[in-house]
Amino acid sequence: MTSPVLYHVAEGVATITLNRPDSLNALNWELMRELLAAVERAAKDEAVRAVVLTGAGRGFSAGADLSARNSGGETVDSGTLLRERYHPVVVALRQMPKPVIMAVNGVAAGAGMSLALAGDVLLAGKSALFLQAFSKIGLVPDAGSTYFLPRYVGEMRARAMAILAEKMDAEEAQRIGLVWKVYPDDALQAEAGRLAHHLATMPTAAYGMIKEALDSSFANDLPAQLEREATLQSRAFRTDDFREGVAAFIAKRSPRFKGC
Ligand code: T3D
Repeated sequence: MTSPVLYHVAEGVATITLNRPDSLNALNWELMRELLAAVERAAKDEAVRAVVLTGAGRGFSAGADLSARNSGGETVDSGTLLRERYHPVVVALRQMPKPVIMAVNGVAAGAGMSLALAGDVLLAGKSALFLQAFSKIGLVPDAGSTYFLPRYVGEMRARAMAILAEKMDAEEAQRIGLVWKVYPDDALQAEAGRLAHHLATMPTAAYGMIKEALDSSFANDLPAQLEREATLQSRAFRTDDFREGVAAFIAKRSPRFKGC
């Protein structure tokens, strides 16, 4: 049987591919279990210094697999499903101590869009679409959408996206701050790979700390966040990469970062 998640490591980059293209990579129980295993594997592997998450076929992910719901065979309560299968993935992506690039190659709907928002750098193909599909089927945005969306695009837009559930194209998503860069569809994977390989040569430990600093930003007042920055900077100060970065700058040469 084909695996619903592909995992490939090359030159410091782990590429994780959602692999149920016939259903636009709809998220079923098995896919989410394998996705968590892949994300945890990438986090632990010291040889991996950047991660790309993308979808096979013409979509990124159409969100939760609704076919199991329709057949009556899926009786697990949605809240239970979220807590057991989705939340660990979203948290593991956010806590990944290295950069995560989301290469959104087509539609990202429902929890598929939530997953895309959980990355650090969101790249999109020109034909990518973003859809808070939840309310169309009588559900509430989940898997982090109500956390990420207001923070990224502001509350008014987040409310309209959640309530209207209209498809948003990649250029509009970039304009409102959901997407970092948009590429022609046939260039997206190469561009994501190029960026990931570049990041894999950079100061990985500092990236992990940057993520930590930004993740605490909205929960802190200014003094607390200044203290958080100082604590993290103490850690960064003690890395080999900081010494190398300064030495390379003074010597006017390119740095050779080890990631620690
Ligand atoms: O209880 C819980 O599960 C809680 C968790 C909830 C989290 C959620 O994500 S809720 C939101 C679930 N997602 C949706 O409601 C989106 C449903 N899909 C769509 O609205 C459309 O498919 C898209 C807008 C995403 C794409 O439209 P389009 O026209 O490009 O493609 P399509 O023809 O609709 O879909 C292609 C195939 O994928 C099709 O199968 P077929 O007819 O070729 O055999 C379609 O049925 C299948 N597919 C698409 N989305 C899903 C799906 N199969 C299962 N689950 C899906 N979500």
